[in-house]
Amino acid sequence: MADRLQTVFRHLGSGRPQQAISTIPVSAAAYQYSQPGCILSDEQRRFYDKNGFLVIKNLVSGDKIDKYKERFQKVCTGEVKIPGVIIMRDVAIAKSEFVPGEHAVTKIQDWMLDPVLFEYCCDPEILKYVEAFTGPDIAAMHTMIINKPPDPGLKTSRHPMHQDLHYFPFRPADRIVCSWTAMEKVDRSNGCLVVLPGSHTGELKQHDYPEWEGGVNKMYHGVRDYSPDHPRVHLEMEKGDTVFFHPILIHGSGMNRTKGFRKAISCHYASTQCHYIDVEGTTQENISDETLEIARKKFGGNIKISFKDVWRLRARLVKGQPGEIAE
Ligand SMILES: O=C(O)CCC(=O)C(=O)O
Repeated sequence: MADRLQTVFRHLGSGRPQQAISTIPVSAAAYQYSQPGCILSDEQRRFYDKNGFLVIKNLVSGDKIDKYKERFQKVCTGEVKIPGVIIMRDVAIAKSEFVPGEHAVTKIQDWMLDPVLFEYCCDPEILKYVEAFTGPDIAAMHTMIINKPPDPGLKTSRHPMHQDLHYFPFRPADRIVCSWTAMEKVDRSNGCLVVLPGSHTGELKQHDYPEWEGGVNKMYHGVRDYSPDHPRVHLEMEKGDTVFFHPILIHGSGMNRTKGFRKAISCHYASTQCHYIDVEGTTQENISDETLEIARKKFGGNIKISFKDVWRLRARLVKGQPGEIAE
C-alpha cells in the first residue's frame, strides 16, 4: 500500500509525498530495507534498516542441524556425491599433511542439487524471514557449509572482512539476503561472525586477496579499505540461531582458537525479480575471472561459459514466481 502511494505521488510529479497530505503511518513508510506487511516487527525492521543484520534466536531445530551435519560428513568422506558441489580445503592444512574426511575441508558450496541439504534453503521457518527482504518470489542463489578448522597457528582460519555483493552479478542489492545459521555454539573463541553495523548503507568496495603471511584460502577476497575505527559487533550465537544480513554489510570471521570445527550453514537468496548485470570494467572483474577459472576446471577447459551462466546454474526457485534470475 505504501509503495503504491509512493508511485502515485511520483506520477503526480512531486517525487516525494508531502507531509501535510500523507496518510501513510510512519511504521509502514519509513523502512528502506524490508517489505511492508512482512513478518518483522517495527522494532526488527528499524534494527535491520539501521544495522544491516538481524539475529533470530533458535530458528532451526537441533534435529535438522544434526541431519545437515551428518550429510556434510558423508560429502567430505565421499560417501555422498553431489553433482557440481565444490569442496574447498584449508590453505595451510591441505599443504601440510594428508588429512582425511571433513578435517581438511573448510567449506562445501554449490550443494543445491542435494535433496537433504537443500531442505535448509526451503525451510518455511527461514523463508518467512527471507521474504521480508526479498519479497514473495524467491530464488536460492548460493549454498555453503563453512567448517572453520582449528587454526594451525598461521591465522588462515580467519575470513577477511568483505561484502558478499562482490561475488554476485545480480541486483538490486536490497532484494538479496543471506541466511547464516550456527550449527553449534559460536563465539569469539571459535571465530564467530564479525559485522560492521550500518556498513550496508555504503557502496560496494574494491576487493582483493589480503596480504597475510600464512596465506589466504581460495576466493577469500577482502575489502581493501574500511575504517578500522568503525564499531564492530561479534555475533555470538547458539546452535540454531540464524542471522539475516544485507549483501553490502561488511563482515568476516575471526580465528578459531579451539580444537573443534566451527560449522555454519548458509544460503543467499534473491528476489526472482532481480536482474543480472555485466561486471566487465567494474571492481567485480577479478572475482568473475577467478570464478570462471574454477568453472572451466570443473566443466572442461573449452567450455564457453560466462559469470552470469555460473549463477544461472546455481539459482533455484524456492517460492513464488520464476523470473529472470531463476526459471
Ligand atoms: O562463516 C564464516 O566464517 C564467514 C562466512 C562468510 O562470510 C562467507 O562465506 O561469505
